[in-house]
Amino acid sequence: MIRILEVWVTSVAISLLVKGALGGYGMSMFAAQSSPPDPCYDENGNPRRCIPDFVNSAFGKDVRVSSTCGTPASRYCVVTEKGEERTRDCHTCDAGDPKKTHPPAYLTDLNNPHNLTCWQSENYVQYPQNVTLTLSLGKKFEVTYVSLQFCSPRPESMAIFKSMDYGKSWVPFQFYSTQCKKMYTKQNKAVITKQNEQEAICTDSHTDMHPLTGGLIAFSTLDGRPSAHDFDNSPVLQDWVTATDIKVAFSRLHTFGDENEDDSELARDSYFYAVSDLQVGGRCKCNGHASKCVKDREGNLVCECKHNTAGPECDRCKPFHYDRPWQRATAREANECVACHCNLHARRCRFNMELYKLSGRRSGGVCLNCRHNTAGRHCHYCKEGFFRDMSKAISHRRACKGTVPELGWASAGCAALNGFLWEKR
Ligand SMILES: [Ca+2]
Repeated sequence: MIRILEVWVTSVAISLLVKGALGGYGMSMFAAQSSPPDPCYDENGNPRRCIPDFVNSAFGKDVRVSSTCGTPASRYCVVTEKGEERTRDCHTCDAGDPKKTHPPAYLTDLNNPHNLTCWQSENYVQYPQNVTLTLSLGKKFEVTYVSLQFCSPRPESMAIFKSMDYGKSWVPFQFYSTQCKKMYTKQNKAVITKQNEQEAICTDSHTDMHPLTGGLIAFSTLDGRPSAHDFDNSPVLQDWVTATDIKVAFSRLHTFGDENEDDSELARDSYFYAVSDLQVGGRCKCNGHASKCVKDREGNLVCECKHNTAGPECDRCKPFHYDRPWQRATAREANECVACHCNLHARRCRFNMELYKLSGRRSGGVCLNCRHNTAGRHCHYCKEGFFRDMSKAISHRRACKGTVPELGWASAGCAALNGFLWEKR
């Protein structure tokens, strides 16, 4: 649903843009076609917030799975119900047979509703054992939803986790269970307030055993979180939706309670997890400073940073652009990084918070290693013993001279005094 909405919004936006180009600008449409406008700058060249496209970042990626059927080939049975009657149709899962295999790749392949491909676990991996699906997104993403479409009945209990450090540590995103307290020591459907917006909740919805196939679980990361409408100004939620990896843990299988009865083998062979589609909807995280992510020379996914920013998530200012602190772009303000003012005499600078505050939060850059005999915070005056050539702009590389100017009695006088003192020593 969210994805459909996003697509819809995008297509409306595109059609409006096309209309604008046709109606308002006429001929300029051809210019726009030859070099597509950079979304990170407006028509006057001023920086503005830009964000990568909304994507299913799981698509085509490898998922590491703790259990998959078919090695060796094994029987599994699909339960169908007709009124009160329950029947079991048995099949073979065989990793060596392309027609009978259910590999993890089927979680993130093209999802064709008319020809579903399902990953499937081994039979009866039951609590306290679990089955985990782990997906690396390759970089930080801002995740809008995580969804799973099931071929088997949905789990009785499952959890979704995220990592922000490439799988070193995990934090829960959401729990689903018919018994939240017992399974996850969480209250069922706890209320999210401004005080606990970064907390995973547990819900007993979407945990019913029915439908026996085709059930969906979709977790929307911002749903029900009070600051969602003011996301730009909520570092807590910006952090909450950020993930480099997603892990789904199936904790407990639903059963009809017949797994310990007479025909337990047949029953157990009909309890497994199977998923036709795992989606992670979101955007490559670039903090509003890039409109796309690209592969770098090492093959890593990185933001194509604009606004004088740098880093995998455009999360810092690029060298020599330290005149004010780095900030995320917002809808109202691009917060681009600004170059230090060094009058072309320095190639390096650093940021000074004290000076920045003193300037009324306008400028905090301090030039380092001023060249061409200049000195000062902006290399804006001549260093001691050198004299300003007023015929040249301060940015000129010969603006400061080491020899005494022929005209200018004050400088000459100073030089004479210097000479006098030198002789006296
Ligand atoms: Ca599939």
